[in-house]
Amino acid sequence: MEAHLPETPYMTTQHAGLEKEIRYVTKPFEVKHIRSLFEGTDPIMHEIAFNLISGDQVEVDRLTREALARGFEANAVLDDGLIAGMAVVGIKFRDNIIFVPEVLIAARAMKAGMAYIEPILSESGVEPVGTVIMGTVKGDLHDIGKNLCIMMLRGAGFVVHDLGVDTKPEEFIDAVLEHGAQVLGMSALLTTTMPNMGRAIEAFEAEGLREEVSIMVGGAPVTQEFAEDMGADGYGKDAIACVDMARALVGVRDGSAPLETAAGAREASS
Ligand code: B12
Repeated sequence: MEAHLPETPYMTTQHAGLEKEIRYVTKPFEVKHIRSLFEGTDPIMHEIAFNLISGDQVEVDRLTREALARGFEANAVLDDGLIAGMAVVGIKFRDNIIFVPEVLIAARAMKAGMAYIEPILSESGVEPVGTVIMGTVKGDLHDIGKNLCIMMLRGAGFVVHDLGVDTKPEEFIDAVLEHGAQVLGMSALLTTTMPNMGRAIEAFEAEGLREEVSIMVGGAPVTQEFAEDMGADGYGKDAIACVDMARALVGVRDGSAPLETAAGAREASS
């Protein structure tokens, strides 16, 4: 028998399946956040999110194409459909409602949608703004967020070399030297692998190369404070902030970039 569903003070979607999924979210501040992701967005975004949560890559593929064909911006499909759905997956995973295989299936569905989003976000006729090396740090296999950052960076005119996941400090160093990159971006999704960002920065220092490259960091558990503590030059909370930060670090300042990098903050306070 269907459990009696609690009353919610928030706007609900018209999607019965998604509503059922959202009810797995029980912490009040998370309910508020998750509800805000779906509030006022088109039903096709709810459909995309629901199918991503369910791991139906065929439907996510079809719906992403349909949404784009109907004129929705690639960014909107990404944020309001795919990422919103992934936020629910993350909470269900943490709360042991689903496990690694289901998350992998959801990640595969996300990739199916991203296959259409990526070329649109990467499309750009502009001159390269700079060269960026991106990688997920040693011990960490999460790459969805890093890949989103990369596609946004490419879309903003950066040349990006992707080192993939589980990247050792010496691999970051080699890539920076080989490509003469101005910016290095490191991603970490696990609290246990976050310190490897600091270790990579130390490796640059040990080689006398720290001044050669600006280093930005990101990933769900990373904070501005952590970035400053480990000596990074910048932190970005999402792919948009990643692009803004990379632009600031290569000195492209168009008025929209947040110029307060950790390095700037350090200088200002010394
Ligand atoms: C998908 C996923 C997986 C997939 C990864 C698939 C893949 N190809 O990436 C799989 C199933 C493999 C997996 C495995 C594990 N996972 Co996992 N996973 C997730 C999940 C559900 C989603 C992550 C994600 O893709 N988010 C969506 C993207 C878009 O967001 P994002 O990564 O944060 O990226 C954005 C920003 O952070 C920022 N950003 C990211 N990188 C960078 C870099 C720079 C330079 C900048 C500026 C910005 C930036 O921009 C991005 C775009 O907006 C999260 C929960 C969650 N919601 O975060 C757990 C989560 C990260 N996983 C977790 C855990 C524990 C694990 C495992 C240890 C589980 C296990 N017992 O085996 C393993 C670890 C494997 C390993 N060694 O890495 C925990 C981590 C807990 C912690 N505090 O450390 C989380 C938080 C789940 C939870 N709630 O408990 N996982």
